Amino acid sequence: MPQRSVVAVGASLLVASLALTGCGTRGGDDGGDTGGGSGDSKVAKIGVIAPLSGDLAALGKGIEHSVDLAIKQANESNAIPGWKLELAAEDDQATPDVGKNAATKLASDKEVVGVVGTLNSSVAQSVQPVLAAANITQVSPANTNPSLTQGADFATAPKRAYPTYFRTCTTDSIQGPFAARYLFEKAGIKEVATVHDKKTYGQGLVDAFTKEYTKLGGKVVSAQTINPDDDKYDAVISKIKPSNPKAVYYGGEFPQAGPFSQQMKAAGLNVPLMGGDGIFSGEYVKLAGSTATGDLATSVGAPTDQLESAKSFVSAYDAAKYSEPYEAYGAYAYDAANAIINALKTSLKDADSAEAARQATVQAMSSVSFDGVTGKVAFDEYGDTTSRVLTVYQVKDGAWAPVNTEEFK
Ligand code: ABU
Repeated sequence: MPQRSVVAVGASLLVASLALTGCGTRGGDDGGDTGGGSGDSKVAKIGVIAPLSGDLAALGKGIEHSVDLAIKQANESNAIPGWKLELAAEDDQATPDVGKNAATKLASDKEVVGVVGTLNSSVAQSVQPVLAAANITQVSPANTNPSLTQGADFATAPKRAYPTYFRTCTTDSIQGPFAARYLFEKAGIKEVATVHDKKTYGQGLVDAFTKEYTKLGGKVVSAQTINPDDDKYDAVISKIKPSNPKAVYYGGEFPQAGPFSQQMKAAGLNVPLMGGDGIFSGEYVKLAGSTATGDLATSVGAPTDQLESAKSFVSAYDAAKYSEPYEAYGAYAYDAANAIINALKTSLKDADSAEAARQATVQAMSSVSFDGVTGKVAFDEYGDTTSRVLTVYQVKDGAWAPVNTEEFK
């Protein structure tokens, strides 16, 4: 047998043997549609854990597509030579137990090195320990409850909760007071009712809002809760109405807040409903209907479609023709994925496998610092974003319109 053939046969056997041992090396064209990749390359996966079905799917799909876009672009530019990135998306159904199972599944996949998610703070509480035990970096674009980074005593004795957890959005320790200052100082509303859905995010946001609002001299004339499984709120609205609030501050998400707004107006409580980023969705406006005009929401960062730094993201997202819009957290998910990709440039460089690079990826995250589409992307000692910019939006002509963007001081 000529020498060249011996080499060729040997190479074929080596490839077959590597495939059989599942070493994570694949040809450049067999990894689905996540783009790019040239020649043989090892595979590292970035997971997504978000609600991809159900009431909150509008937000979750925007997160999934934005991570997909970041991965495709990284592959196309060969951002990590020798490696191909793949997306591994899991539906958490906005439910803690389902999220925990999704995290367990991703942690058992040796090719997973990082995860973008979750959307819900309550789901994050069950996902964090699973990913932490496997040394998998988690970056949330949407969780705003402060305890996730700074622990249960975040207000008095902050302590990093998990070394593996980071977020690109700001927290409700900032969002609540930001809303309180807007309502009291800029809108001149001195008496409100509060309502929350008893979930980690909703309750925490109302607590943070109330603390600042009352400190400013505002009065909470009624404090109520709803059950997130309900869709009729007449009993709660009847309790609020006699207290004559000038606005209702709502802690929770749009699937309940939209109908709540519609029902309170129908019951004659014609005051604005204000909520946090959990109601900042086009779906809120659809659910709340025509009487939503004047309702308010805060959300993290500046409006994506007005940011010079986000123009390339918006046009690439549009060009990719995803079936759902990027929504409230798309740009933050894109920055979260790119934060992980930046860390992988260091951790995968000399790694034999994705699994072997997990710990190094966590370590590399603390040095991540780049100009993202939402602004500077970097993390403090708790894993929180260093950005403190928020925006107040108001429903005008059937859509959310920005009215005030500021850095919180
Ligand atoms: N940040 C709003 C919705 C998600 C959450 O934190 O639960």
